[in-house]
Amino acid sequence: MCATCGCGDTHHHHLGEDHTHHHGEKSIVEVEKDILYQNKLLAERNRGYFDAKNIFCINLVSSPGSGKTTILERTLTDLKGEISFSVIEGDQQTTNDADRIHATGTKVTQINTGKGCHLDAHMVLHALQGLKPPADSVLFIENVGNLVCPAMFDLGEKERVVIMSVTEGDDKPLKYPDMFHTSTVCIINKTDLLPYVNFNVEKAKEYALKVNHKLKIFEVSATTGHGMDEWYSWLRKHVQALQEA
Ligand SMILES: Nc1nc2c(ncn2[C@@H]2O[C@H](COP(=O)(O)OP(=O)(O)OP(=O)(O)O)[C@@H](O)[C@H]2O)c(=O)[nH]1
Ligand SMILES: [Mg+2]
Repeated sequence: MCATCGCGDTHHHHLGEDHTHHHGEKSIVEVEKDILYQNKLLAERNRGYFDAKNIFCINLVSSPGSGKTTILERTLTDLKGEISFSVIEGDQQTTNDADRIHATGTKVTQINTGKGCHLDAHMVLHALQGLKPPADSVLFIENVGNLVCPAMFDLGEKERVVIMSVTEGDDKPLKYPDMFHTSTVCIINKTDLLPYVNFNVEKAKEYALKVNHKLKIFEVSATTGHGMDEWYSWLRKHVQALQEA
């Protein structure tokens, strides 16, 4: 059992020590601090790897079904001629999303977390050893669909993109502030459904910026493609900046 978020015992084996043995000696807060400290060290190791190979790493986080994979499919298909991509897919079970990414012709590897409700830096380190993303490329990590626990786990990414869809309600940034606070970009997806749902885009943006005034916000529909060009421009600008650095 993981004391950090209670998401099961599937990931204690990669923390360097079996912290479950210490529950009798350490308080839950201490165990949680240890887990997050170990994760931070490994995240820095991942970051060093990305810096050395000039890899622009983006961690995609959202509640289940807001459109992470659909946004990825469209982005990879539209930009594959100009940017080199690879993808790490995180899910509790199945290779469904990895199969969808593979169908776009992109290099992809799947992490199944079992009962675990988030990816951690060690899982990503392990996936990188198999994936071997090329230098001067963009690496997307699709996190497990969950608006809570992934907020705590730095994976070594350069940018964290939180996706909210208009079917979820415009109050999500206020209810799940950690995810919006730790992200650098927010994509509001499924705008094609706005005529049918009770979602106020201006309020959603106001709430998101209240939690994190630095958030860069995009409004898109991954199915119609509306608004995707602004997201692509942002991506191109950052890839270019990295290559010129
Ligand atoms: N109408 C509409 N549907 C969308 C849009 N983007 C995604 N969907 C649909 O929403 C559902 C979930 O999309 P996914 O891309 O699988 O969502 P996800 O965030 O990757 O889901 P998990 O990996 O399970 O967390 C699918 O049925 C998509 O077709 C959109 O912009 N508009
Ligand atoms: Mg997905």
